[in-house]
Amino acid sequence: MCGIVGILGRGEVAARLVAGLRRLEYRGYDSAGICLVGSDGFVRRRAEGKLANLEARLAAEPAHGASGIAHTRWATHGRPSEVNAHPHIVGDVAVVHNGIIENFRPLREALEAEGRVFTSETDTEVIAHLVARELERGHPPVAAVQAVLPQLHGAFALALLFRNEPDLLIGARLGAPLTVGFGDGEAYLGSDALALADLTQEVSYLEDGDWVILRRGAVEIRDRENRPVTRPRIRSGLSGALVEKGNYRHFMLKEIHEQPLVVAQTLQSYLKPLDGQVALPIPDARLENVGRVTIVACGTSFYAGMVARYWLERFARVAVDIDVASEFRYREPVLEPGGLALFISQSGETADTLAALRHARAEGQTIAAVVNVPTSSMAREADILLPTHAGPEIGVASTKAFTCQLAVLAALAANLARARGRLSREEEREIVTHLAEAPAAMNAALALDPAIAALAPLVAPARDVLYLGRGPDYPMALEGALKLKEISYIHAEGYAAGEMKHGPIALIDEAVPVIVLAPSGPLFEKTVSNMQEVRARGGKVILISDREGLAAAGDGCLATLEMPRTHPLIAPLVYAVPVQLLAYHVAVAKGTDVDQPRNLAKSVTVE
Ligand code: HGA
Repeated sequence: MCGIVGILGRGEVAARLVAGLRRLEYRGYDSAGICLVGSDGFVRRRAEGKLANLEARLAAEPAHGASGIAHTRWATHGRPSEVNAHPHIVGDVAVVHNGIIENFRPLREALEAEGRVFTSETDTEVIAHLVARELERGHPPVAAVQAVLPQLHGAFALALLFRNEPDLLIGARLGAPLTVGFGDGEAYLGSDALALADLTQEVSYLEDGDWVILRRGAVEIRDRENRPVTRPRIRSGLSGALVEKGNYRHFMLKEIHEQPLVVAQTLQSYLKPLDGQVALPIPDARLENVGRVTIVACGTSFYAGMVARYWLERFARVAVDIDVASEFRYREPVLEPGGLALFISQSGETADTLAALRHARAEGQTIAAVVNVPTSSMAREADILLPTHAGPEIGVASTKAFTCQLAVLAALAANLARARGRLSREEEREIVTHLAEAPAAMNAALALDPAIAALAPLVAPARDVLYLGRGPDYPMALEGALKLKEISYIHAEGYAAGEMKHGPIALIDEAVPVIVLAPSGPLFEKTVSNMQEVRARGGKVILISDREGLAAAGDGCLATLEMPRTHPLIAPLVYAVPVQLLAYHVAVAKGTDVDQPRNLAKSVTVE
């Protein structure tokens, strides 16, 4: 989601602020701005659209100052425009904000009743007015912020700069991440450690309710009760190079190709291949009485959860319930004591999923989190942390984080099965062997890139596309459709293949490509029957299967893609590759912005 950078520097900071925003660009945004405080007070530059527009503005009208805040905005309140772009300045304070101030309307009405004039449509501007009012009442900046924070409901990460105090930067977080960075005579704020990667490796992660007073020589963190607290100072170990594309044209392509490596890295911490055992960081005793697993996630992570449901039911014979976080939280789910609630999120900050996690905790569930950011809120709040080791994922459309989630979830299913006495040593060994084969099979799928690119011209002109699959390939069909929607803007739907005849088959005509995911295995024949029903109605089928599958059913298809033969257990990991690459090549053919598709944000930190 939108990004925040703040620097108290020892020289000009405008260029470094913009460089920090670049490292946050991947989160998605629609406008950007910076505000510096220099000898003449505040200097602000804002621009709608990409950072290049802000840079052009800065080139035409340079901004000078050694202290500043910067922001990339993903609009929630008020359209993307220059006046709504942050920072918002009122009187002697400038504010950037990530999140939503839920009570902004009554606050704004009260402020307007006092004669205060608003210049934007944002919720954020109320914060600037509230702090400015305290300053006008004669309170110093720290006291002013302290008085305002309790008035704000909702979620926020904030950075505030003061016209008359160039050695002061104040940050605060509640429900949205914020990181403090320590430099040599400098101090920083950033939405995450990656934003600060080229400035410093020394960081502290603020906890919910914390706020921080930064000066060049000292950093003071306080908790929500205003007590001074220390948060561990750690080395982030991140380098700005992690946010570079290398020789790849897009981050998404780079991340698709990284998958065999990062899936192997992830599996390494969950498998003991030589012993033929899964080894999650949970004693079996903690899992043996789990009677129900409730999975909650959003978007692509939700589809990883749907795949996991098949594995959990099949191997562990445990009841599984799954829902998208935004629905789960508000449908009054019945959660029985002793249940395991499993939350899946790349960032670990997804607002809907985090709210659902807190709800499940309040209902007495054991909380497990599969996240890619081990310092995230979900990681900290979980009883059982199951990190993926995908490394920073920059492309907005998730790829490597997804397959790493699948790897962790497969290991979890096997572990739960063993703990519940449902898996013999031999069966466990077999699962471990197949999982360990996944990276090589994914590599073989990546080698099909030219053949997948050749399919793109068949899909790119379509207005609608259908994806079909059965069993674990059904969520993969949903994921295939989501990927197409996200980056190529083609309307695509995924269906359980058997569900076609109950309605969607009415959509079939020659202009709607139907992509069928059908690895050979127990459900192959049933999927192929559904495919034939489509073909009998003039549908144009692209069949993705292995040699055996294509020999049995490939004739008469518009096109086929021959995949490596895989064990059904790892098929979702391997079939993720063509699903992702096809969306990628279609997007490139259509000329869309692959890494930052319109309207999307990377980690969705607003509900
Ligand atoms: N609500 C604010 C900030 C939006 C945000 O956090 N985006 O990620 C606005 O609409 O400006």
